[in-house]
Amino acid sequence: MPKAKAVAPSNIAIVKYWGKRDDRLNLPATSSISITLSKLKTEVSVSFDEKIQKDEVLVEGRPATENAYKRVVAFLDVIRSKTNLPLFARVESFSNFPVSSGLASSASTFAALTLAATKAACASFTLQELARIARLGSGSAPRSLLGGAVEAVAGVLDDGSDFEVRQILPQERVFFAVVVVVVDAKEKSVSSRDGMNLCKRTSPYYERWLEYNQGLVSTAKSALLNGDMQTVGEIAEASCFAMHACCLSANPPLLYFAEPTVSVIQEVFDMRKEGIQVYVTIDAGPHPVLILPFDFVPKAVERISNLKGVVRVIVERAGEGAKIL
Ligand code: 2P0
Repeated sequence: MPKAKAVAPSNIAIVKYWGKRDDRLNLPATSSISITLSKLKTEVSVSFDEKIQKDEVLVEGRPATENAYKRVVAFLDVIRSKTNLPLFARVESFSNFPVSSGLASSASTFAALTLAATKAACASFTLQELARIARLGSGSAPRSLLGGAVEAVAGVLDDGSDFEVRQILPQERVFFAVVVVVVDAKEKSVSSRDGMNLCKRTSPYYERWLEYNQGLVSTAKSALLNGDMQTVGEIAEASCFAMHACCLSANPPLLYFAEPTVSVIQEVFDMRKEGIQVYVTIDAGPHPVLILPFDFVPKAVERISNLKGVVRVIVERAGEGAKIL
């Protein structure tokens, strides 16, 4: 019974991925840049088993929801076709952060699943082949294969064969902290996938958003390489707020922020006016993420922890990429 286990970290995008140029291949419309985190992780074990008649998927020890199950089975079908393995699999995933809290888990899950499933199938792929496989599960997953600051290069070819992941900085050279602020809010009601589709179909700003976001990539890379905190922070906010502006301009409008999200944004702006160099980014959910020099972490954490609706503050830094256990 071929079996393997892998672990992958979550990542937070500084230049966001929000939009696909090909739905079937799950190809991103723009490149994106993220920081691989050190603490928030998902462990996935995969065993292909000739004795089972269908795939079995457990998340945190319980059967996956119908949507999650279908997504994992579709991904396993890719692995089976690429490795010529005609067996069903038992997949188990555990995250060390509350999946139900709305913190992104698809990146860490599909990065770990890619490594575990290909290993269990006894197949060996290059990093870029693994990145293209992981992308089929979740567009943000390839970035979690590498540590530090990572670019997912969208590429231009129709078949996606020039999609790549590249490390911009190894984890020890990432010069800022990442603070995940968990706020009191209901689970997100519109998935990233559906949200991206809605924006593409209905937002008058969608094309402009893509053009603007792609334009941020090279400046962000230079700023990361030059240790330029201000530019990294400003670009993170620019990409985040342009993405959310695109969401708000969709029909029906897509609002991912909750009340405490707005309080945290306001507090970040206030802190900056007082000389505390802190920036904020928010994914397709209510939880803000701060980006700031290590020296400012204690002060910023104290200020943010006191806000109404903030339930947990996780101080993070850049970490290593996914690996087989
Ligand atoms: C990002 N997000 O760059 C952006 C910012 C959410 C907001 O990547 O459809 O769950 O599975 O490819 O990977 C979330 O997108 O979407 C995401 P699919 P995924 O991190």
